[in-house]
Amino acid sequence: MENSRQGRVESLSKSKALDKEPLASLDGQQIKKLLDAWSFSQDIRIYDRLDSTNKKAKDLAKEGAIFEGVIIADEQTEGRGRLGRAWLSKKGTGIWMSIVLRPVFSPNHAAKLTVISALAVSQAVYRLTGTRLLIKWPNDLVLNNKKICGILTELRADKEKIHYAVVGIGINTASQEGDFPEDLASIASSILIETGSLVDRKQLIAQILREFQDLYSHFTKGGDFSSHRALYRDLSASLGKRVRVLGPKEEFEGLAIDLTDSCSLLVRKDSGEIEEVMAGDVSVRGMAGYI
Ligand code: BTX
Repeated sequence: MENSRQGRVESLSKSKALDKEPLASLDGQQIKKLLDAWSFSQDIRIYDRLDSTNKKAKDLAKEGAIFEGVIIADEQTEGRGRLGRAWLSKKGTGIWMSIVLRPVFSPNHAAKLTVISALAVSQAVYRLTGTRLLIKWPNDLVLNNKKICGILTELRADKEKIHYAVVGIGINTASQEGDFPEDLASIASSILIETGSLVDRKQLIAQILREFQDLYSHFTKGGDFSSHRALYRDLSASLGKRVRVLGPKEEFEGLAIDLTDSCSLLVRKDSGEIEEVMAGDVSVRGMAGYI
């Protein structure tokens, strides 16, 4: 499970999955060839540059120009994180993609999309490189305590129905040390920096879509989320750690003890009181650094 030295050795030995041309431009046909007939990944649109793949995906979904599909860009000029934060997305250094979905489940389950995506990314990276990315609740994937991937799930929904959902996934695959500005250098990293491996972005995208489809249809068809929750617990970088929860109204510290079925984090305060923290508008910081 641990992602450091052992992971590095494993990943370097799996040279078949590695790509010596990390900055080669992405090609939708090649990605489709790597996939079988997955419903939402039949419509894959790849752009050299976009302001934000989530923005493009939302615009296309709103106009009805895309039903379900995947939007990918080689570069984003205005990549976005949660709460309006910026997401650095330099050309050719990572995967910047958004999945458009029309889930039939209630908006109450929307947080599951972020968890499903995080599991899909972690599984896919593991299958290609042998390295485990762990999940920092609610929407980051980390390796050696550094942020490698962020997920931004956005919805257009009313009380009962999701009209569409856009799941944005940003993964630093090939960024090098100098690519991160000073304020990110201590918290952000890439698969290349941490493992020495140049992962083939086309293969990784295809693998993420495969894993996503499996996890998504397992939930949408059978309604079962228990296996996702179990996997999440195994891959969590947050559970068992002391955290500081920064909400809009209050800040508190405690021990992260579990993930609920609706994907909230349960935090036991020092008073013994258990607080259920929903992902919406909180930040969670580890007490000993970023995680
Ligand atoms: P977040 O709000 O959890 O994280 C944003 C924070 O992460 C920033 O404030 C900054 O500190 C840090 N950060 C910014 N860029 C990077 C980076 N490249 N690597 C590591 N840390 C970084 C996380 O939000 C959700 C990010 C989703 C990004 C995808 S990319 C495709 C799609 N399109 C789009 O505009 N956003 C999503």
